[in-house]
Amino acid sequence: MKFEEKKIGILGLGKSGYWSAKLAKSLKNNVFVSDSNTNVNKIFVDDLKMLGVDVEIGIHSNQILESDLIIKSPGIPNDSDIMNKIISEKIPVISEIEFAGNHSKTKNICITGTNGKTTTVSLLTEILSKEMNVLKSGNIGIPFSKIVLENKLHDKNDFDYCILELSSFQLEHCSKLKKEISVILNISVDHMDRYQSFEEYFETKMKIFDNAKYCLFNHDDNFLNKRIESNDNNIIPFSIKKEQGYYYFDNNKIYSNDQCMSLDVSNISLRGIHNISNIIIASEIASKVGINQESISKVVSEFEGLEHRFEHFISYNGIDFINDSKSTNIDSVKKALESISKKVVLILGGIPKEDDFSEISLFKKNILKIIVYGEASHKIYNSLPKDINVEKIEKFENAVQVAIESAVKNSVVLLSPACASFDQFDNYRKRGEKFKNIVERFYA
Ligand code: UMA
Repeated sequence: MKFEEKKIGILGLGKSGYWSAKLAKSLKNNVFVSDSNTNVNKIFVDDLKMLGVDVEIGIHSNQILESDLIIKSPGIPNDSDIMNKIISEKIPVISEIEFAGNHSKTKNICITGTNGKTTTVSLLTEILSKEMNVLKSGNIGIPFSKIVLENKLHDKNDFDYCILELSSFQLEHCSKLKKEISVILNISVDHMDRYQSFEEYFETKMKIFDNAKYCLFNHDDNFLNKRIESNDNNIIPFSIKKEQGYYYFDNNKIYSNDQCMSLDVSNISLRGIHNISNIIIASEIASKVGINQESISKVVSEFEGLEHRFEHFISYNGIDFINDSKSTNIDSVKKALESISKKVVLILGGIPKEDDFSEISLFKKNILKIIVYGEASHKIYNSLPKDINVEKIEKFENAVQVAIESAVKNSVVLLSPACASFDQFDNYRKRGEKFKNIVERFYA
């Protein structure tokens, strides 16, 4: 479909809606934006109105049904009232990512997975940018439309790659985006408020392989390994084990098959077994696009890791404090616990996405105590066996306080909540910052 002089309707005026409206307008379309909330960013509204974009807020009227094409923001579910009307009117819908991709000539490297996307995209960007001109975008917080508009990827193209972090939401209505390399890092239960089944969530993630030259998947993930057939041509497994892929992990070191890379993981900041897998896939991709081993090793060694993701931020009195506030599902807590050999005081809680937390008891040998807080506290408490020391505390601040007091020398206090943060915080970042503040104040 050509995207000029069309009536383009944009659903949602968050970051994706704002930047796709600006991109659509710059391409000389007739643009209408609709957001059902009155509390939207005023700067977005004023700027778009100045550009001549028609904006409606607080309602989805039927005006959007006059569009030739609709660009849907990722946060809007497909079964909302307005989407039902759009579907019954048979108006074509695309995602913001697909719209932006249609106006970019840059090669895309696309990464999805339930956990680890942002770390992998950030590490890969660091590695590639030492020798190439690359951009990162997508779910990481930078809309692809912004990147396309600001870097004029549609008319001047001096970028080698755009590295896109894609959520399952962004993979919906996104069947034509061209990808040089696509990766699925892992899959576990998440976003079950949006999908009717885990199968539907998996099928949505699999869309990342559509129109991709090379598709890589994590062979160590039991579900992916069972469901994805690898072949020698373009569906390729990666693994931390020697049998699959070019890089592997053995005896605390990451090696390349030619032995040119031998990286002792005790000397790198990025901690945790899940991060070894993320380093291996970032290295596989970097090597595939021509970066040499020495350069890859150097960047991996220097990479500091990201805040709120298994972040070992301080130790006091022989107690290590790890802020893993971004861990919002059970699988990511399991990964954190697998990565710690010391005894752990674990803080869980927030808004639950799952009903059964009993899998955490697999780690009971290492657990000194679990503090459960917030909306999820009853659910978690009731699903954990009675032989684990679990205490229920409503307020996050008090939960952290008790966790610190329960820790002993040579143990770890781990905030890896397995739940969303919105019951007591605006987002996971605020929760992680609060955790760090409370710990620092306690020892001040
Ligand atoms: N809205 C409607 N009608 C509805 C529902 C919502 O108009 O029926 C409006 C809301 O009032 C709001 C707008 O839609 O103003 C929000 O759109 P959005 O939720 O898509 O938010 P954006 O600001 O566009 O951010 C999106 C991603 N958000 C989601 O997928 C929920 C951001 O990922 C992403 O960084 C950004 O695009 C840029 O690509 C965030 C996220 O939470 C970080 N992602 C999820 C995750 O990581 O688990 C998937």
